[in-house]
Amino acid sequence: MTERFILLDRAPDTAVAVLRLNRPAQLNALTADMLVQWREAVEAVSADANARALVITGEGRGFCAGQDLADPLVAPDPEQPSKDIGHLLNHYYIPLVQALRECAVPTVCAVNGVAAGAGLSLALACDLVIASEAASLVLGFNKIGLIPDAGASWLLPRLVGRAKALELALLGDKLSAAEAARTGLIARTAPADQVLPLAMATADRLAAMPTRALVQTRQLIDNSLDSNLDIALRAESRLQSQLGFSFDYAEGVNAFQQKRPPQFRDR
Ligand code: LHQ
Repeated sequence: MTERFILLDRAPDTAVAVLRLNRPAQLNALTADMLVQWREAVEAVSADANARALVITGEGRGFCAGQDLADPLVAPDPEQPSKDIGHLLNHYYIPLVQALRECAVPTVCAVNGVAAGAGLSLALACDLVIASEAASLVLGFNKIGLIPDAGASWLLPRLVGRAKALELALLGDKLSAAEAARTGLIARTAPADQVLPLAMATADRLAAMPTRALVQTRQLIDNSLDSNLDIALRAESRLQSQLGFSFDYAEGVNAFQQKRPPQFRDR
């Protein structure tokens, strides 16, 4: 039987799915099987009509130490010096990053412990990142002769600007969670024992909101960074025009006028 490197749960009475990376002895370092299971779990949440938010966290003391460097797919091999590690990116990492960025519900990453290499890239691909005050964040690709991957080279300058992105990527120093929040790399920090409860509470809030509008907001913000005001204005208008016909828009306005909490249901 295939080992379960990813655990996915959604209690029947809640709209929040929880995905846990489950190789704690290796600080949840990523193998090809694990990357496939992670992508399939995100796609399952996207396809689950009753899920309205996704929390991602790690089992054990780490969040994710990035690629498992002992995996034969990447471990340098004197017998086979021309091994192409790009294969792993093309077939495993890229589809996962895309599944996260296109997830049909908002994603909250609870960084419970160290996030390194592609583990950090994947955390940053989530919509809201909340890290434990005890967690450190490190790119570390430079230490093994590689460039930031799994989206990090694109995400970093957009999150923290060129100067800080280059400092983090070229020096590869560990960043405390507090410093990461100060520089805008992540949204928030919380005491170690409060990270998951805060992520769950945040996901509960998101799950009660108009999901389709939230996901389209993510899309607009991502696209805006490679766009200009004119294109952004037209994209806003196109999406707003569609949302104007949605159940959630009518529900939101009616609830406001009737002074009651809205019951959103679009996905
Ligand atoms: C690990 C790992 C690990 C295996 C800790 N692998 N076992 C994409 C595609 C293609 C090619 C390559 O890369 C990529 C993307 C990438 O992600 S590249 C970057 C890969 N990650 C790293 O370089 C990080 C390596 N790990 C570390 O620097 C440290 O372990 C960190 C800073 C994450 C944590 O340090 P500590 O808290 O001191 O823990 P530790 O080093 O003692 O690790 C605990 C165990 O986890 C240990 O095993 P052991 O059997 O000795 O207890 C480590 O060997 C294992 N582990 N990271 N990436």
